[in-house]
Amino acid sequence: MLNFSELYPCSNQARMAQLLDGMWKFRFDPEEKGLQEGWQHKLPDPISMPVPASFSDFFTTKEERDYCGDFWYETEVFVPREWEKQEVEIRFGSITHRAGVYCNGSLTTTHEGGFLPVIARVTDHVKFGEVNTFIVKANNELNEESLPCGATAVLSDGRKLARPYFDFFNYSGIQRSVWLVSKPIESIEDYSVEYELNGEDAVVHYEIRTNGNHEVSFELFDEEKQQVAKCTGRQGSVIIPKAHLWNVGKAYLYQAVMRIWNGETLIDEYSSKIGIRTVKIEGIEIQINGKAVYLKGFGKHEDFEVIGRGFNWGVLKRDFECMKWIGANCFRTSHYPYAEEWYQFADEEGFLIIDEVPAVGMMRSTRNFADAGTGKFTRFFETPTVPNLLKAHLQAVEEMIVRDKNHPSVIAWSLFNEPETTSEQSKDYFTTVFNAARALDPQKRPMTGAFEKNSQPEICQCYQLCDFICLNRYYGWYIKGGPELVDAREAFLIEMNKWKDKNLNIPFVFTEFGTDTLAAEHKLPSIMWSQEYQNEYLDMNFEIFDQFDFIQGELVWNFADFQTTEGIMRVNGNKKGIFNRARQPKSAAFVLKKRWESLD
Ligand code: GCB
Repeated sequence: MLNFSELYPCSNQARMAQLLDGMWKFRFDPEEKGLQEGWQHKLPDPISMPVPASFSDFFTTKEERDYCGDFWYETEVFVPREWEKQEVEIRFGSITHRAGVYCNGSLTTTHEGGFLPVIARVTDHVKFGEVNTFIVKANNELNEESLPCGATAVLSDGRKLARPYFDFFNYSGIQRSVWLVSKPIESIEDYSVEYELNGEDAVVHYEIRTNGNHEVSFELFDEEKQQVAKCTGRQGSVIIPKAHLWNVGKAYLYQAVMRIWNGETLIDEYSSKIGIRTVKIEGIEIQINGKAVYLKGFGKHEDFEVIGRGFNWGVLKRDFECMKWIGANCFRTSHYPYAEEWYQFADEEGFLIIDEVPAVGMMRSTRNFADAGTGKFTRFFETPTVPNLLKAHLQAVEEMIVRDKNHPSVIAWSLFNEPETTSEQSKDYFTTVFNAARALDPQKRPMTGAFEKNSQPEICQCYQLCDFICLNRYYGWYIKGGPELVDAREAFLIEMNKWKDKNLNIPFVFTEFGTDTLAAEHKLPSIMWSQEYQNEYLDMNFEIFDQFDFIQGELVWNFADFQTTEGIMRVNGNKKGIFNRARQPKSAAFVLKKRWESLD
């Protein structure tokens, strides 16, 4: 069990949360001399750096943009004297990829993994009624023992360079919001809810974890702020007559208010929005509230000009507007859990999320997309580093499920993207991951993973672990593209018939299919990279999807063009976006809009 609370910060009569976003101080540390020189107390000659944001795209030199190694952040915060009898925490939405957090010079926590919260208890280190210094020592190197997987090269001039085994740019930094939190010493650490539907009524089962013994209450309020249920005890069930269900595109959110009491005196309070809905796989259907839903939408990235992977409410708003306009109802958080605000907004908008752990790059032969096709195939799960990788994977799965389990928008967990899945070792590895994940989700949501083309039905050893199967397929792009589209269609059909012959009686969702398309390129007749080709490719894919009843969703790759590592496979980024990087539609957006609106 996690030894800290992942709960999103909130302010109320028992707690205070202060946002620390803004301009921080920053320094690269290529010689790794910071600790020895005492940078944990004060950064010498720092530059300024916005938080939250990736550092890379602010710079005008390649050395800085592509920086790989240690780097430091610093900020100063006044901590009020009134917080003296409280627990104080600093909470980073994420720090990519690993970090140590110092408060007034003392190390308060370390964290591995760049896409989930870093939470440091600093109560014993802060000076109340004074200005305090918070310093972060971070590192963005990639290896095969942590997620996502990659390597770190050293260039002839001594600089380190990230060599991801994936295509998205290795954006790094404090990329999500930072909060200073004060909460009672005895506090609510976690809660979970699960639902049962009974005709028009709903039963809400809840469980609250605190770090003390005092009595706990649980209340629910509807959107008119009317109390609809009240209960005491750490766990229990409440019945909501004529419950408003949270539905796809029609969200309804109740406010859950949890309190710890000492008699009449309030000790702690935490409140959060919840949505009553069920998720179930029933034969070939994905059911929300007992009704089949066909998933329409995207694989996305957290990616935008200038701020890189930095969280920004404006980008989030535009992305949701574009997704609603086009008729989408779902996205996969490829290839890592996103900032929590994405899930909060999806809860509000009635969007469905397949939440993905940062397990990407687990196939050496696709390293930097350059080795692909050269026959350099090594089994990934046979190396001595695998036990450490598994530890990191299990930790990320636990942190993700604990963090996101109460969001109604989250309908499934994706536990990997495109690993090697054909060896006995891969089967053992992922059996451990799936078993661990299944024990963690009180709502027992479906578990899945995204399989690439080598995971063919006759040799894949891991699809059996999934409640529904996600396929990433590029017939007509990486396989038999352009003039060979007709053969791509044949090859695609052959594969899909093999899956059909397995009679698995579970849903399949396409979590990737797409073509690189330059927003300004037109060609008649079409040619690969032109807008016309993207449309023809999509039409071919849709024609195949519509032939198989077990295909229950299509999440096109990608929502928008995004930045990648430089290389011969990408023209300043991955251009498979349906929208360009500025979030303006390519012509394929209109093709998708027409189809998705007609599928309603
Ligand atoms: C994939 C990967 C994704 C890439 C995509 C592509 O299979 O999962 O991260 O961006 O292909 O465009 O090649």
